[in-house]
Amino acid sequence: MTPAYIGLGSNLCDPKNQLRKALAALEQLRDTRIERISSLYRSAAVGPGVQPNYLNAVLLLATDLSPIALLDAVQQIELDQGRVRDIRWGARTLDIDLLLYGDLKIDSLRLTVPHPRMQQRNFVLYPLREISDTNLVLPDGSDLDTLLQQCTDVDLIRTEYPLLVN
Ligand code: A4P
Ligand code: MG
Repeated sequence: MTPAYIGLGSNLCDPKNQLRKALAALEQLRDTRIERISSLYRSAAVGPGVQPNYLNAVLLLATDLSPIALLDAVQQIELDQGRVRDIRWGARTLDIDLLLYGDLKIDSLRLTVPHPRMQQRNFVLYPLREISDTNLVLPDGSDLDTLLQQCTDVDLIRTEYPLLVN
C-alpha cells in the first residue's frame, strides 16, 4: 500500500459536520485505510471576497488505489456533499486535495502532486506536521520544518473539536 496524505477543507454548511461526514465516507473507500487524522484547524479563507472561516484537517491514508482512482473517489465524496464548482477559491462545503502520494511527482491535466500550493499554506503544513513522525521530506527535497519556518500565511488556530466522533 502507498502512503497518501489528503487535505480536507470546508467553510460552508456546518464545516465541522462536513469534515466528519467526509471522514465517514473515506472510511468506506475500497482498498484504502485511514492511518492518521490531524486535529481540526481554523483559519481565515484564502480567496476572493468575504468568506466564512475554514476548518481544515489532514489525513494519512494507506491505499492501493492509483492516484487518479483516489482523485475520482474523493471528488465523488465532494459531489455527494453538495460541492458546487463555480468560483476558483470560492466558499465550499467540502474540498479534498491529494497532497502527497508516496514519493511520486505527477503533472497531468487533472492531477498535480504534490499539491502545487501546499508549501505556502499553514492550514496544510501544520496538520501535516502534526501527523508525521519525522520531518517529512517532499519529492522536491524540501522538508516540512523548513517550509513551516518560511510560511508567512494567515493565522491558524488548532481547535479542540474531535474529527472522529463515535
Ligand atoms: N487537481 C489537480 N491537482 C490536484 C490535487 N493534487 N488534488 C485538479 C485535488 N485536485 C487536484 O480543483 C480544481 C481541479 O484541480 C480539480 O478538478 C482537479 O482535477 P477544485 O477542488 O475543483 O477547485 P479549487 O479547490 O477551488 O481549486 P484549487 O486551485 O485546487 O484550490 P486550492 O488550492 O485547493 O484552494 N483557505 C483556507 N483557509 N483553507 C482552505 O482549505 N482552500 C482553498 C482552495 C482556497 N482557500 C482556502 C482553502
Ligand atoms: Mg481542491
